[in-house]
Amino acid sequence: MSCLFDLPMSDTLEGYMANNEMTEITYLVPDMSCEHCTHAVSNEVSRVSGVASVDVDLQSKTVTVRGSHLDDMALRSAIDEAGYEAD
Ligand SMILES: [Cu+2]
Repeated sequence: MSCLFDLPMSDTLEGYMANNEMTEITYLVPDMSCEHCTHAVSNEVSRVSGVASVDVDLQSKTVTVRGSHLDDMALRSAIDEAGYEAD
């Protein structure tokens, strides 16, 4: 019988890092102007597979998405779905 804890620490950690590599993509969405926009965009974007977190900054009109294996096209269409356009 073997389990995860039988493996040398470094092997498990490397495997873990490789499978869960986090990436970050930032989109400029100029039409976002209020709290409602923030919720609409982050609701849609957070449903895209692989997305771990969505941060909307109304000052800079940016949406920062973090996650693993992020799909740029899927994220853009989610923003579109919410009624906004990503530059
Ligand atoms: Cu709004």
